[in-house]
Amino acid sequence: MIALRKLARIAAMNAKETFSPTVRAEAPVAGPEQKEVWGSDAIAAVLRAIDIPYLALNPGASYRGLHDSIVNYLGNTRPQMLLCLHEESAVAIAQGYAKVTERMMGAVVHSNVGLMHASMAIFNAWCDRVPMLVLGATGPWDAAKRRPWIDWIHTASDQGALVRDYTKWDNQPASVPAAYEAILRAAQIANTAPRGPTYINLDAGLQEAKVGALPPLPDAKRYRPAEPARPAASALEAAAKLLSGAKHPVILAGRVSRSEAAWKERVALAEKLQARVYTDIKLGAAFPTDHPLHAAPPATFLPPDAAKLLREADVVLALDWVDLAGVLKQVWGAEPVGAKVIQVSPDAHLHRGWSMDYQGLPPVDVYMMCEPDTVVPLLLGAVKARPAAVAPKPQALPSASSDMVTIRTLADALNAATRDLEVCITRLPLGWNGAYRHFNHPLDYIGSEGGGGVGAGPGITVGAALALKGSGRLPVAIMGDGDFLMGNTALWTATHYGIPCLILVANNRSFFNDELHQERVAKERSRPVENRWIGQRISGPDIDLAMMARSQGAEGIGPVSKVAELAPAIEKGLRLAKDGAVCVVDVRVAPGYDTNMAGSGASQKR
Ligand SMILES: Cc1ncc(C[n+]2csc(CCOP(=O)(O)OP(=O)(O)O)c2C)c(N)n1
Ligand SMILES: [Mg+2]
Repeated sequence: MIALRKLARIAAMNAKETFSPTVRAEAPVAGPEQKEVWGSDAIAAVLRAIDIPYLALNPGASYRGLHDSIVNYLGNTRPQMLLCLHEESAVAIAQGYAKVTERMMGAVVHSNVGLMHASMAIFNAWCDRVPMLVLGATGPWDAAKRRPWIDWIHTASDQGALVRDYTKWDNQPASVPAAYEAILRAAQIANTAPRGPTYINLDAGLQEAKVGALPPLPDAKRYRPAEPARPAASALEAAAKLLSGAKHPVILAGRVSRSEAAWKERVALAEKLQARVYTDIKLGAAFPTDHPLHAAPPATFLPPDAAKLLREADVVLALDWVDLAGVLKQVWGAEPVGAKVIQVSPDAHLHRGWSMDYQGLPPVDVYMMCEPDTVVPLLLGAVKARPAAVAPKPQALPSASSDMVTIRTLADALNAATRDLEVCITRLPLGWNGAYRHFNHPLDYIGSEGGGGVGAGPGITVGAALALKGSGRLPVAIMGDGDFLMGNTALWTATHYGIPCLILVANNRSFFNDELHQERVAKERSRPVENRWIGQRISGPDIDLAMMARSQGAEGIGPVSKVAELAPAIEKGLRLAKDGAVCVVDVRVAPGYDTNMAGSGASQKR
């Protein structure tokens, strides 16, 4: 059965390759036949050997050798370059691509300065546990070869230290064979669960050295990641026993794959156990949200009624839930956790000292350091069916007609316009309530940026759109204006390479999340809440977001500020994106959140 599943997974991966046709090419002219190669030619050849499809990049002299090799040695294909206007979007594009395909692509960033620009996005990719190969450069490391001034300011000792605390591994190889090994190892580590970005720093001197004939390329098949870890039989048995005997089992469906087969197995497990299931809006869709067993709309912080319901649980099965300790604390407070806890997560393999994205330490009764996709089918076979016990509960929000444009009216209009359309939601704004739209497929929604870094939305959307191009599933993002404004030049990469997508900007002309924080502080200190907007509002002048889109070759619609204009604008945007355009609709929404973005305390921040 396992072998069959593996075959199915490989078939699905191959299918994914075919559904991502090459984007618009920038084809180089052919040069003369050459017998000798340069260091960076060999490095480019190994990138092809490990099947890197794209390199999202912003150029720089530190890797001019590699740049030349991709263009003139490989002919700018496999990998193909995707020029980006900012390193943050280069990395975010690679993240979005991996979120959809679960495959690694590359991002190339120039010396210390490019890496500094990229660092926020690398942190997001780290927290989101997506595989990614970040390539960079320095030097020449040999000081005698440095050009005056510029090569000196762009050479740093231990450049990898800039991102070491939020990459899985980094290296600065000193020879071509060492670079082969470094790239193979970086790919293997990045693709081993828990997945994450790795960073290889390529000395300019090494790239630009003549190496004669191409050193023999390694057989990449022999350097693949290990098979997924399987649980110990005793742990599986203990978990199955707890679940089979539970009165109120609950499944927390967290970080799981985009596989449709694994989705069906999760549903089958929940149904066999009649377990209530919770999902998390920070993560990609993990369970059908309109299933009677789905307990509460996915949220950033567990809403109080969902927490109350969770307290009935006597056994909790946590499938790589991002913040298990936090949820248990929210439900049981200072009391000992009243349920038995089964933890299925390999995540602790990358927990280290600097970043606390590892979250609190949960109390656990059965611990399997495995991926949920491996454990769920085993549990499905091992648990006893429980009788139906959970009464189906209505999950739809009561309809809310409004004469104001809000995120809710935007959601309603989008839902109506996409009733017969396969869509992948690539981004949601902070004020989105998880009840606004149902998810019924692992690619209906790919989750958030991971690290809470505003500005990731446009790049992630373009990367997801790159992966979805030609699949028949349309990428649609709904994002805050702050998020859009920080990262919007990712649009140009989409228009330049012909990567269709639709972005609906929920434009409240504010960094509104922080207005709410100022209001909380003002109340705490008995100060005027009317001042919450100062230093937060993005108006006077209002920014013409549609024009920003048009200036980059995208379609720009809006501003849309009347309810009656909303449906036609969204329908037009969908039509344009279906016809291959990149389209932005500026929707002027009233400031306001329909969700609990504060967590449980006034001091919570985001
Ligand atoms: C890189 C970064 N800078 C600042 C913040 C703090 N921050 C959190 S939410 C937010 C506002 C985002 O604005 P927008 O996308 O328009 O969403 P809104 O809050 O208006 O709904 C800010 C500035 C952050 N999380 N990340
Ligand atoms: Mg805003």
